[in-house]
Amino acid sequence: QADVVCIGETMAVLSPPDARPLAHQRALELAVGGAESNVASALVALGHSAAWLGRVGDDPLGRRVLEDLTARGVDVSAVETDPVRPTGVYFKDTGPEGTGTYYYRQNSAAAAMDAGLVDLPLLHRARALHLSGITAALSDSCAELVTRIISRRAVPGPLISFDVNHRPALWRDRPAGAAPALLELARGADLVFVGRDEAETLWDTRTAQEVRELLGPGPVLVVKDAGHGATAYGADGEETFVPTPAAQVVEPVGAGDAFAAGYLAAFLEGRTPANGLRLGHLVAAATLGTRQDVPTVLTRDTLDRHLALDNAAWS
Ligand code: KDG
Repeated sequence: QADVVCIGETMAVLSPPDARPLAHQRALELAVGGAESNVASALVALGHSAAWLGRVGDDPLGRRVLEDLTARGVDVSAVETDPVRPTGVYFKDTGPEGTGTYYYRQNSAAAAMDAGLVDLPLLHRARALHLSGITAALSDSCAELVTRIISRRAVPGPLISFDVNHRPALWRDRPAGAAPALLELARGADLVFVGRDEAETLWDTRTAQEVRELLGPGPVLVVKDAGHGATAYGADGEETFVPTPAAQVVEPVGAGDAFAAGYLAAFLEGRTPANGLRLGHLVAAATLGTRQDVPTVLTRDTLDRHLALDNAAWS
């Protein structure tokens, strides 16, 4: 049984092998990515057991998703295969403003996820469920699934972790709009991750403190401010800030998921918020340094040494 079940869509990812733009490429690299399964993969790399729950198509890309996640040690035993709908795909493009993402996922197998999934025993036995705002934007039935789990607590017991993950491209044809929907979900979760700039775009909040006030005292909240640092607000209202350590940035996709996995791992291990934020930063740095969406080798010994540093030696 997995400690953490991460629920969402996982896609085939096609990326340019070098810095030239997508439109000028002749061959692309094929990999596998999706916010929630990225979290599951990093949790496993950190020594936790994690499952990914989603749907794939009955096609070679769906098989590739299952193979890659299995190879990473993620439990995919509850994943459904859709006989008709395809596995979603996304492309990365390298441009002057960083990495762009282009989705080909409308009517994908994962977009047909629905609230029936809440009955799966895998979910009820987990210590934590991790979801993101991406799923809320995929389809009506996906939105219903996320609302049932987070706002209506259809799976009582596990801690509910939620990464806001605002993806504007997915909300364009969602009538409710991202801001109220994502706010309601964030307010209903137990542990929330959001970027400071992401919150500003959505809710017009300027500071981590303003996000905290908007969400209220319910959830433990982590506000990430990219190159600056991250702030955690505990259930008791205690505020902890940890600066971002210097890191080489090759490609940022997946760094937020890595951060969430690091924080969640520390949380499940009963560590302090400061250590949660440090582990988040370290796993994020490991992802920033690679073109892949998941961190490469993480050794717990090295990470634990960083957690043991005193504040002056950190960053
Ligand atoms: O956080 C990284 C994700 O954005 C990437 O893996 C693709 O899941 C993805 C999405 O929906 O944007």
